[in-house]
Amino acid sequence: MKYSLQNMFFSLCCIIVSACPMVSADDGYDLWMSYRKLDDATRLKEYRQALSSVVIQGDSETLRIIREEVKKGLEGLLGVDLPIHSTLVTSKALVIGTPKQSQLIQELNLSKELVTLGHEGFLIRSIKIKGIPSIVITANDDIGLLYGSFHLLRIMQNGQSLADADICSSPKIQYRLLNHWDNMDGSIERGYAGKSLWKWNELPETIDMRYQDYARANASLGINGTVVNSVNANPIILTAEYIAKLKVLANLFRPYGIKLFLSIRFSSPLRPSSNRNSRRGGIGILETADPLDLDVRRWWKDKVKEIYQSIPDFGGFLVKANSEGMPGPQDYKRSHADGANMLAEALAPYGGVVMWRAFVYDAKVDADRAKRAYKEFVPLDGQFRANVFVQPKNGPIDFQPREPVHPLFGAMPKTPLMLELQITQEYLGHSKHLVFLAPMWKECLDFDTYAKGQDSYVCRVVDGSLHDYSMTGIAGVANTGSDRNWCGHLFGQANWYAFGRLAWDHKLSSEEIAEEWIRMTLSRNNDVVRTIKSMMMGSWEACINYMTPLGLHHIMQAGFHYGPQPGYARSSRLDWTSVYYHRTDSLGLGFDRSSSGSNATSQYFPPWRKRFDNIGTCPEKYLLWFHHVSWDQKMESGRALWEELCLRYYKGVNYVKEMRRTWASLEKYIDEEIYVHVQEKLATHEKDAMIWRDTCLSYFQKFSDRPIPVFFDNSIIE
Ligand code: GCV
Repeated sequence: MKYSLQNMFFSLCCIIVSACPMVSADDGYDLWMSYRKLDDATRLKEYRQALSSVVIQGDSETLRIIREEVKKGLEGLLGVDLPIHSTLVTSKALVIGTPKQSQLIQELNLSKELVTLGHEGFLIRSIKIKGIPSIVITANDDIGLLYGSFHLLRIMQNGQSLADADICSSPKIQYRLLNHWDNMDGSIERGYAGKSLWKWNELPETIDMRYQDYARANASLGINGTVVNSVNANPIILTAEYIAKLKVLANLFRPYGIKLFLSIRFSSPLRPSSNRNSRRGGIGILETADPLDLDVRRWWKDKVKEIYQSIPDFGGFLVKANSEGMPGPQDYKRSHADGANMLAEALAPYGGVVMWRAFVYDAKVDADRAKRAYKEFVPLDGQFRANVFVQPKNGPIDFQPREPVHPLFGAMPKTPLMLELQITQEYLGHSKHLVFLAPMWKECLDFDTYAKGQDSYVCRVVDGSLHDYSMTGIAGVANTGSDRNWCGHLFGQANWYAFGRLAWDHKLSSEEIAEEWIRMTLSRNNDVVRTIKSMMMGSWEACINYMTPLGLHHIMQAGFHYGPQPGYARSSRLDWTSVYYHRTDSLGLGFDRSSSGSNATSQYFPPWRKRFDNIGTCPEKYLLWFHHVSWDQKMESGRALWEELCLRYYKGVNYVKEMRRTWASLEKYIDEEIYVHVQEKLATHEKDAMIWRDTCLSYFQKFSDRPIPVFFDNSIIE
């Protein structure tokens, strides 16, 4: 852990010398787009000179949005009035347009560069137009101009020079989606920021202002699709009444480059179920939802046609099937491929896709939950239609604080895999804990699967370059809600931001992303930025330490998934209990997934298969995931497992205490409302992290029968 008391003192001394106190009120609604006036006089002068006029050529809904955004952004950042022109004036200008709609851009002859940018990419270049030094934003399509405009504003918010600007950027992944787990009654499954954004009872007549602000925020990151309802889908979403409501949302999202997608219930063609609580009923009149039944196929084709009549650019369906009580093709003895292909066939004529989730864990498939999805899906590789994604979560269990990568990545070369990440912090402290998730996602994306030898990174599976996938996608389970600040915790915004930025460019580092977000949201003071970034960067590892260190997993409160409940042993399913996962006994701790246990290690490619399998070579961060380890096993530090475990729990809590102290020292430099909000969150965070530590250690101690080392209590542990 790099974040230490010494660093902190150093940073704070710098802050005291150089920072100007902050005065304003911010409720977090504006996210990373508050466009506060720049205070670096040199940059301000440079920008004001370089952008003394703005020319935007062309006409469309997206261009109207660009005009508004650029005006708002530049006027905020530069503190000047900036009229937008449609022809070149004689001063230095920002010129925005596509060659199709802008004469000025056409004359620049940038076709060679534009060819590489595709539909969404953009070019920002410092260039002379008719002898006048200008900054140009161009693209093949208007949506590229919008992304380019947001990028320019980001560069300026980060105080980077525009003097020699020459930026070519296009997304590495084609489908970049938010998945909302929003229910039709306004609640959100695993949502911790209020109610759903979608006010179904008001739509289609009343349009909440937030729909547009939501679209704008996503477009600022390049997120280009949204699945608006939960994967535990209610079939009413497919009724004519709801399609009319969805049409309004789709129309609103369209100019922001965002396509609307739906989660569907596989049994939708069935009659409504008599049991209201069942996840199995439908909205149709059929007696079966068998994917090979001709009437069922016709039902889906008709439904898809009806949707496209209202929403011509509808994106497609996300499906949770034969998982956690949701119906699916296996109810009719058909395969996941049969189910997905039936929907894909209906969507194909319109360009829609199916995202078929791999989150399945039928206990009949294998005694070890971690092995089940792989065993079900790998044999189906090559059987899916071209417009089907299979969508696995990052790890094989369920969004735990840390999991090894899902073994499906690399193992389905013929099936595009869409990576599902979770932005909402279901298992990482809800909206109460400050946990920056970019390092977790980077650990997954940068993991080398070795599927085709060295350099077979997960990011290369996801961006399609490893297996030459014909389509590519990434999804993030949203953390947004009706709370004024969108995400419940102000720092939750950083995770929404990080997801979007990584979806566009997975090569960005967590540090870069954190720094951008801080400068755009909280402060541009270098020392404040460094201090907050340092806090954020270690926050995930700290959370792992006070919750589930060394590869522990799924020991949280049953159902609620917030606090600890390592002793949870009784449930309708063994794999919903905690004891199933930690397997503590008097000898040691951990789930033996090695070849002498469940043999889940065999699902990974060599050399991981061997490395994970051997207790001596398995990375410590996954040790208790793959092995049942003796309490006295010597760890890398030289300590015994028991002592190391105690140390990790204390270390995690101490980090949170340190974050709280650090935040307190920033009071003068952060907007008051935000300061108080985060301060209160950190107080809860610290209290609950201590509960995690104390509950888990006293539980495990009953088995280890060893003392908890006392010297840890009041010390800062590096
Ligand atoms: C949407 C976990 C969560 C469920 C979620 C499920 C899924 O089990 O606890 O709330 O359901 O994952 O991803 O389908």
